[in-house]
Amino acid sequence: MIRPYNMATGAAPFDVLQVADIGDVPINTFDLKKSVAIITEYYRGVLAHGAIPLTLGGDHTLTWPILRAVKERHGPVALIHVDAHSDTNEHMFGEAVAHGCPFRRAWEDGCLQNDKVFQIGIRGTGYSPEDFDWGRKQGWTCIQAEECWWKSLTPLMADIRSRIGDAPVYLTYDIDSLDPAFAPGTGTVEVGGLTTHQGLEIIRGCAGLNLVGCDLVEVSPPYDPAGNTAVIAANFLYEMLCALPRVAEAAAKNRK
Ligand SMILES: [Mn+2]
Repeated sequence: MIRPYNMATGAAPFDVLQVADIGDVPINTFDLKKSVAIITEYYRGVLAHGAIPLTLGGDHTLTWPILRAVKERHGPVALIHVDAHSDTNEHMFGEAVAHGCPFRRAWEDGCLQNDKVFQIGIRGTGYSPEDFDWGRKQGWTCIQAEECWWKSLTPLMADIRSRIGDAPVYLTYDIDSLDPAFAPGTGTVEVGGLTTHQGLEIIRGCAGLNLVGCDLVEVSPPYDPAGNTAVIAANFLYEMLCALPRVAEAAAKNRK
């Protein structure tokens, strides 16, 4: 059988891991708050098998219930959060459960190692300076999009890896971190975003970390009639698979 092989990194995930598509995560279509509880319960079950969940979404709210289940299994985690938005709002339209709030909720639940939280690509029109600074006040590192322009992000990732060490890490990748020139198929596009090359540098730069889960969220295929956004998302999820500990370890050995 011919299995996919990552030409750039030497990773061959299907040679090293058992990989399964376990289908859709159950939700309550009519109640986001109930969905959060259902999602946490579901990931408890997934994690009980010793699996590393890679999730495609969908509303970024889902990272909060996943992080709750991850905390029960691994304790508080380091977080690499790639996004145009900080998603640390206390409320949206008075609601605590919304796609602009998941990292505030995760912080409240003690899911995060605050000195090991990295937000990359943050930009756009916020409602207050608080949008960027709230996380910094908690000890998080917020790398705004402008700091990423015209640069390779490989050195940044080397720095992040050294600061995270062997702590368990969760990678959450909002597709709107990318410039809409690449990925228009999302609900909250922001100009001045990352390139797909930088996205690859970030994800490949996670190789060597103790990744315990990843997600790729906020993809909305109907907003991109050409379909490229979904293709990028699928490729990025594959790259995450290639960066998982055992896969990256085997790839590093192969390169020697
Ligand atoms: Mn987001």
